[in-house]
Amino acid sequence: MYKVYGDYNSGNCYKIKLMLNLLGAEYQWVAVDILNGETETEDFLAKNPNGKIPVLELEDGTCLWESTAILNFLAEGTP
Ligand SMILES: N[C@@H](CCC(=O)N[C@@H](CS)C(=O)NCC(=O)O)C(=O)O
Repeated sequence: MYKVYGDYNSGNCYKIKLMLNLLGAEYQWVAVDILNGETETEDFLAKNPNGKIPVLELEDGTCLWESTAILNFLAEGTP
């Protein structure tokens, strides 16, 4: 199952949620609070060295960032 690190107040994160819902894909949403510095922790920076959300984590632990790149990855091969 995918894991999405994001914030519901972010349009960049909403795009990922919308795409996953349109595809009917299963995912776990992990809320990240930017204002509390949660994108600046060592653990988060290991997922995205740019320190930004959204991040899409694949089952094998690979992390993708940049919302448009994530959208392209998810849309690949779908109608
Ligand atoms: N170009 C990036 C922009 C990502 C971005 O700016 N994310 C914001 C939230 S919408 C963020 O994580 N800001 C935290 C920070 O810059 O410290 C994308 O499309 O994913």
